[in-house]
Amino acid sequence: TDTEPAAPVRETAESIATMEIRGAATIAAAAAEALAEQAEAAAASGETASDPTAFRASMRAAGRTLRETRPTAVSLPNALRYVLQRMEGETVDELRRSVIGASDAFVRQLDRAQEDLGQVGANRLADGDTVMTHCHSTDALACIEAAVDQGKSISAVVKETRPRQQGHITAEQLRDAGVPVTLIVDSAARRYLDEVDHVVVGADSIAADGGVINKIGTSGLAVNARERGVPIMTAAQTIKLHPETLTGHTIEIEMRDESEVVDPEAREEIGEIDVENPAFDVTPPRYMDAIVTEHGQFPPESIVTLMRELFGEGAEEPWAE
Ligand code: RUB
Repeated sequence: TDTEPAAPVRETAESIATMEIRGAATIAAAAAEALAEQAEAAAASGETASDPTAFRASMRAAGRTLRETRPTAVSLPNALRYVLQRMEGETVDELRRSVIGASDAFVRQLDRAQEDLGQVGANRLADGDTVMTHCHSTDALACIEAAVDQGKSISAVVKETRPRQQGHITAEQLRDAGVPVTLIVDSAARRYLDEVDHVVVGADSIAADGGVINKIGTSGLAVNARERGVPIMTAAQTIKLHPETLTGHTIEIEMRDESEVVDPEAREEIGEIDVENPAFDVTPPRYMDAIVTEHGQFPPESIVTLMRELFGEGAEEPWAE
């Protein structure tokens, strides 16, 4: 039908679901771009090209398809909300232009926010520091790279991040930035904390109470860092703030396939057991020293003020049928 999302939207959704496109900020940018592609496609052919109501319906359908890919990173619905709430006009051409304009503006803001928070995070790092990372976060990397750009000499201990080893991406990007990298298995983190001055992680979502939802293992790392006396910061632009938590909703933690944890052959050999694969966990605010955003750094407990200011009390779903 005409309201079925265009091919580029279906491809982007598939890439997000299979994690070819991953990481909260990257997912948000891809979703916003996919909406722009939907607007182009819908304005070019079929019923949607001449009927503003059908055009709007096709944009909402595209939003739903993108929304259903992965549940935890709030940057995805926040991106869809940003673009779809700015869709306006009487004619299909006006609607098309408003969507493309909003999509462009969103991606530009995303880039600028990352640059700005990088400066704030970099100020927390000192010349000669060793940082520890978990998973692969473009917001966290922005802080380390900005510190290097400030002329500070930084080295890194990079956790591999089982089961999908996003730490390899972090290791490669830090190496490219001229940062000496030591890659370790996740279980070695506490041992290496003695050599670390600062832990830097990203976020998929931040709850109104200041809880940080990030790659599984972040909460254990935070507790260990506190015990070792090593400061830990979350680098997160404000599209990671989860507006629905203002009204008491909880954030869904994605459960992924067991084949990421144990290959089917080994599984067969072990026999009847359960395997679980949660992709994210919640770090309670008391274990996080600072949330670093494009608006400056915040103690986790005070992030709710910023959340109210930026997202109000509600979280509309402009993609709903
Ligand atoms: C990625 C992850 C990242 C955050 C922040 O998980 O937990 O730390 O998404 O990344 P996954 P960024 O690999 O399962 O998507 O700072 O780039 O938004």
